[in-house]
Amino acid sequence: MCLLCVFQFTRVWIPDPEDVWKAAEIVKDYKEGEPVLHLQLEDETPLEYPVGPKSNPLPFLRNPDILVGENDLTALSYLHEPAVLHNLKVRFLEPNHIYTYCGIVLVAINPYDQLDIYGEEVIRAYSGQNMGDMDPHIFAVAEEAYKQMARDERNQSIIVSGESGAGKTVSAKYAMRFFATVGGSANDTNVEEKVLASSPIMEAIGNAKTTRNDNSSRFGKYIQIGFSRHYNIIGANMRTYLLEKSRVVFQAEDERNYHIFYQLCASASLPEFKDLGLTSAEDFTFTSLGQNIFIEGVDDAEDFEKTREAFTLLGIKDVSQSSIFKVVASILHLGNIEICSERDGESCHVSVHDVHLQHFCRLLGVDLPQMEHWLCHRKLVTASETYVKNMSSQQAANARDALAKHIYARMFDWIVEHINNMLQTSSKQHSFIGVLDIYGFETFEINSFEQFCINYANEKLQQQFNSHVFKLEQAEYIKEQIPWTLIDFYDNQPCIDLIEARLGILDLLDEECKVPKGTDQNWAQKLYKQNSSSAHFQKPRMSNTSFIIIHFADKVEYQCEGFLEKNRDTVYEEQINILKASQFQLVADLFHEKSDTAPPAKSSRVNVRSAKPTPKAPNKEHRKTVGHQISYETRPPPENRPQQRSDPQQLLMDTKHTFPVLFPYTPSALSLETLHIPASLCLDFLNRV
Ligand SMILES: Nc1ncnc2c1ncn2[C@@H]1O[C@H](COP(=O)(O)OP(=O)(O)O)[C@@H](O)[C@H]1O
Ligand SMILES: *[C@@H]1O[C@H](CO)[C@@H](O)[C@H](O)[C@H]1NC(C)=O
Ligand SMILES: *[C@@H]1O[C@H](CO)[C@@H](O)[C@H](O)[C@H]1NC(C)=O
Ligand SMILES: *[C@@H]1O[C@H](CO)[C@@H](O)[C@H](O)[C@H]1NC(C)=O
Ligand SMILES: *[C@@H]1O[C@H](CO)[C@@H](O)[C@H](O)[C@H]1NC(C)=O
Ligand SMILES: *[C@@H]1O[C@H](CO)[C@@H](O)[C@H](O)[C@H]1NC(C)=O
Ligand SMILES: CC(=O)N[C@H]1CO[C@H](CO)[C@@H](O)[C@@H]1O
Ligand SMILES: [Mg+2]
Repeated sequence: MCLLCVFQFTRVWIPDPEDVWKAAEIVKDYKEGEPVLHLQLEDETPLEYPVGPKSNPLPFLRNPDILVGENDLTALSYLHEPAVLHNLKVRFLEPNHIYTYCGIVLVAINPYDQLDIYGEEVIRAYSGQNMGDMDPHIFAVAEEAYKQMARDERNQSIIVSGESGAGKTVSAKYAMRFFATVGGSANDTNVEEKVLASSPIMEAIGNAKTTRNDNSSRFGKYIQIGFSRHYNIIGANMRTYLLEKSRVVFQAEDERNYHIFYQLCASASLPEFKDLGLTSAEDFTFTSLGQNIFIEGVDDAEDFEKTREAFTLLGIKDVSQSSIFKVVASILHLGNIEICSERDGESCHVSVHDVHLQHFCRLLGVDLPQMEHWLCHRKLVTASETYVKNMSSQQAANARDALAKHIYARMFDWIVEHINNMLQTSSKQHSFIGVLDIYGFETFEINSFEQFCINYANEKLQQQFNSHVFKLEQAEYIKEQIPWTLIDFYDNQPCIDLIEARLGILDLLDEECKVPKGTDQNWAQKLYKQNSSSAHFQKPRMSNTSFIIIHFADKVEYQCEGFLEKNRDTVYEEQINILKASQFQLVADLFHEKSDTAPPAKSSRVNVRSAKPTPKAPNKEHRKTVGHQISYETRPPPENRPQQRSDPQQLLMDTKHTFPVLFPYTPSALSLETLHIPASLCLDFLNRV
């Protein structure tokens, strides 16, 4: 046997700039050291393919035809990028085969098409079956989680991951629907319907149109569905992470603010909303910056009815609902308040006759003259005295935007809290299944602080994945002395260090925020100075106000502009105090609660900080949590969604996102128990301090 020989008729994959990978066949035996490989493409074109020890390795081998289309990638003889792509593609081209296993991982390709594979009869068909006996399906993963919870008495978590638009939220919803159906409550409490009703609400207040996804989740969520001793659903609990607040006051071209704003504007003429003072979303700054208030195929007024029905189903009272809508409307009015610059350029004013100021104050039940004053002034406290300072119109506009974001975020938290109250159970929860739907990796034309946070979170999630599935697995094999080869997985710790280590990106950002005259520019220069230590950092050649991070999934260029402002997120105490004094209980409550634990100082800093992970040795005695499933997804080939992607390489790139490492084996069920996911994925690494 000759390891470095390949023989005639051997079939290979060669890289191709157009098709990404092209199939070819070797037409002449090749021996080590020869400079070319004689190939023939499928259309019979001959090709001399240069090979060399350094630059041009021998091409990847193709799998025998009989294996192609396997429903588990780990069954392939050769598992590499072209093999994975080809196999997924072959399956995807068959009707309804959007799912493929890769060991314990379910890979889904977004079909962007309503498939008839999610009906109740399909749920029934998967219920009680073994994962391996059925076609790969999200229901099979859900069934496996349910079974392991019931049979093995172990709490479970399903992690849905993938880039924006991959179909994570849709998958999470199907998983929840599965649990609601197979774990329907034994009596008529319909708690499972309430659990499902949380989705439209969360989508209305937390989803928005981006250029990648008309229904993009702009927050992360982890829902734990609680089960009784008889494995019926008895309640649920939801945690949310890092709502993208900046969207409330700014949207890039062709993007929208949160759906709820448009839903409410579209329903403004209903009698019960007359006093909100709303008109078309086109008339409000905060809903019109993206230049297009419509989404094709979406009727905002109709969706609003669904949102209200869901609120009602959850048991949120009409008065509370109407308060929520008042808060939503007030934010739109706040954005339209005209801040007039004074001639000196150092100060500004707002007219007491500004109709939007009037609406804002009326809707929130707050004092108008106070608001008018504190929109344009701020208090400065020094050691010896307190005095009032004018704000320039720019400062006042920034402060107003910060206030708008703050109001929205408090309302969002309030709603989550109330949904949780409504889903709470009085009876004892025996076990749970958690579903984590985190925002996917993102790269846009212009990437800012939000993308930085999202991608940082994904970097950490990826690390969890790597370390649990690979490091622990390898350790287990070594300990058990099972013979196997140590695989070389991509460790993204260096990239995480770049972001969170001492003098890393976050550290420097926090430092710059403390410097009185700190600027985004200066921060960028400091970043460049520190760069040399990391292979994951680059300064773009053409810019000195942006930086590049080489993430596990992709290279992303971030614009520094706005990072300091967003990291500081200054909300002025005087404005908050006015809201706290609202004559409406709900509004006052919104701003009181958290202030007890962390008083909003003159600048309530909301920073993304890293908590150092506390590495715990896997301890068999304390495997208290989870066996778990992981579902990873890719996007479809571009022809399925022409307006979204035009780059034929996209599927390749996407599988790079999804397959940064490959599985040469299927991990045993046993070793999966070492995955303590809920604890680590309470995403403690993203703390707000
Ligand atoms: N299984 C599926 N079947 C049909 N369409 C899907 C499926 N998954 C996703 N989609 C489509 O893709 C869009 C984006 O999916 P979504 O779950 O919102 O992505 P993500 O949460 O990953 O950003 C959905 O609005 C839907 O139109
Ligand atoms: C119905 O379920 C709820 C929650 O599990 C429980 O508190 C209640 O006692 C049940 N009622 C009946 C009639 O079984
Ligand atoms: C987004 O989700 C909501 C709630 O499920 C749905 O009503 C709406 O049609 C979706 N929008 C798009 C653009 O898919
Ligand atoms: C603040 O602005 C007002 C109106 O422009 C001006 O009269 C006043 O002198 C300013 N105060 C300070 C401290 O600059
Ligand atoms: C599962 O979680 C519940 C809390 O929901 C807890 O009481 C129970 O002990 C956990 N079970 C295991 C096996 O860890
Ligand atoms: C950044 O680049 C611009 C031109 O691209 C230049 O005018 C400016 O001086 C540079 N700033 C620094 C701090 O290097
Ligand atoms: C690793 C790396 O990116 N190093 C760069 C750091 O910045 C200096 C000066 O801009 C470059 O010369 C290095 O190549
Ligand atoms: Mg989503």
